[in-house]
Amino acid sequence: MTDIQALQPVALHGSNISYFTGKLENYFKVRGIPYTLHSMQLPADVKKLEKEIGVFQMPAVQLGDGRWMTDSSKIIQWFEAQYPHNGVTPTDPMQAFFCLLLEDWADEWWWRPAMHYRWYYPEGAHLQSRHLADELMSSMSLPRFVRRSMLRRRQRNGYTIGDGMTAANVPGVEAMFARLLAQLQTIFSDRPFLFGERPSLADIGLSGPFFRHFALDPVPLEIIRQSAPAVLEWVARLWNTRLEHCQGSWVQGIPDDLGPLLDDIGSTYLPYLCANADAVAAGKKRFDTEVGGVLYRGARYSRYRVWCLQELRSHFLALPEEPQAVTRAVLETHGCWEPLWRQQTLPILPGQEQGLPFRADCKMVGVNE
Ligand SMILES: N[C@@H](CCC(=O)N[C@@H](CS)C(=O)NCC(=O)O)C(=O)O
Repeated sequence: MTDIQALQPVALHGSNISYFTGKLENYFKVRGIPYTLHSMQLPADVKKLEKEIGVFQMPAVQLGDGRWMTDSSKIIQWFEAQYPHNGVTPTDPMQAFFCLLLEDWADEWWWRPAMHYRWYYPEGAHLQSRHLADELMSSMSLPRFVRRSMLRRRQRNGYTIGDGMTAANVPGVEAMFARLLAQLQTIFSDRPFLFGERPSLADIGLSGPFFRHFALDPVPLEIIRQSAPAVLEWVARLWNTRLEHCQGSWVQGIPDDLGPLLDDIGSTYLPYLCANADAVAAGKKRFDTEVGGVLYRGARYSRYRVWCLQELRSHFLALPEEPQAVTRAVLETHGCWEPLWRQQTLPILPGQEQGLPFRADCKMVGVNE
């Protein structure tokens, strides 16, 4: 076990309104790992990060010994291995697997709705383009209104209208968000965290879309306030919980109220991952797919998400025999098993993402591709 001091100072580079930076901040807070947050600066940090970690993305962590890290999921796994005592991973292997599944779904599936709410509505786009133009782009010798309009265009072309959002599917995507809120309202009215009285990796994963997006951007925040106040409480509770002082225990097994979340993973996220893998295999950079009754036209391909699907398979295969059988039964009940294994071989590049958390091969979504 590494002494927590040995890795200090931990510098977290990103933005204070970024999805994955916010996720990692929640992790560091909950684990009591001291860090300082540094706002990345454009364009200077693009080349620097490409050199240090292989791609430009946030967050990036620099350890006290000078090493750079990337990818919130792999960074968390690395810290958990360094500091296993009082961690965010449940001791029950089946629960640990479902934490990884929920984390991945929170990371990858809720990204598009989060981007939608921020950049589609003028209230969000106005507020956050100003914030990011000042936070990340102040060294650019361009008037602020130009920086803001560059940002809005980039984010919309990269992540909303450029990633499968159309006028026609806005109601479907927003209905999916409303369903998520109803499901979470039920859960957090019953207990403080997804797996009981202490925060797990699944809560940390879900803090990605919620902490710096849904519970911050004006339009989704108002929806949460009105329809799911227990979710707002959970966002603040997670931020204010320190595992070292947490006496709470895990629930037994997979609580029934997580079932609807797993049903949605089986009917939306995993089929989307399959469609993405098909597109990558076929060399298509854009693809159309209908999942959960919502049609996404011109979604961007993502090599990273092919690797995510492979990671989920690897986590399952790493389970000991008995929990593996129980886990499989739960996956089958919720329609997750078939799409998890639908493709026989996945179009992964040789050695893809094997350097994580110190080096990435692919960005999650290539906005410029
Ligand atoms: N898998 C990465 C994803 C990081 C990521 O995509 N972060 C976003 C911002 S929250 C980003 O930097 N995107 C790059 C871009 O927009 O060019 C992680 O978990 O850290």
